[in-house]
Amino acid sequence: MNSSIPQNYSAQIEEFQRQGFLVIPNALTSAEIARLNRAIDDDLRRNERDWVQFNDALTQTPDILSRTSEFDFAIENPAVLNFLRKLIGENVTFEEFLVMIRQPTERPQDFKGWHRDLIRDYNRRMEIEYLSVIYYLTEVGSSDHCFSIVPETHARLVDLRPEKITPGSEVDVIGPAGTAIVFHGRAIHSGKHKPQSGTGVLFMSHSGRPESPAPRNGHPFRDGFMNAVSRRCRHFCIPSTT
Ligand SMILES: O=C(O)CCC(=O)C(=O)O
Repeated sequence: MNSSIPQNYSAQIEEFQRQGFLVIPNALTSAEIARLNRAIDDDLRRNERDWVQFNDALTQTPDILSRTSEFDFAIENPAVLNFLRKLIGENVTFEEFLVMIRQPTERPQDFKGWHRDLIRDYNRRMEIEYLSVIYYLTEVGSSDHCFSIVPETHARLVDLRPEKITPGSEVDVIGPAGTAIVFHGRAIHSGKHKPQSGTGVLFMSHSGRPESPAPRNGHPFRDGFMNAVSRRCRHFCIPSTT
């Protein structure tokens, strides 16, 4: 693995705790990126009905892990997992996994807008403890759809409401395919549309501590799906149901 993150992680942990996110460059090799893109193309061809087209800008599947084990190595990727373990402890609970395809669009804004993950109720924002990881599987330049995040909104600026975000306070993450972004689910973020964007492919997973409440997101596949994933992935517990 060719991540440039050193092993003691103290500077990265400090940065994550202050900013609410950390960019990990080169978290996947080019061979791994090609393998994952192939797995996505195969799944789109064979299982088109398992992909949801939300609008012209977003096609997504929430359960590709139940149809292929091709992503397992990425879930257990040491470049990210070692950092997560230093951050939250050895027992990392795996919660969710989405693959998204982002198409160029004239829509000014992603339909989710600025948001915190998991719980949209502003008054319950302190219940959000889980961490999200996004991997870019395509190059994201300044004119491409990108992940955008408002620093410190998980902690120092936690009282900021998503509808009060002012332009310029966000950080747009650009980077080559293989870039990983770990962020606190409580930090306000959004996918940022760009009309001239190339097609973007990314995947997103959510993890937490076993004692944290599991997200109640109503995915019908949840229990069987999670058991299958945790059988295949050695490093993850299934989500807590308490
Ligand atoms: O599209 C993206 O870049 C990020 C999507 C996102 O933030 C989300 O689905 O919560």
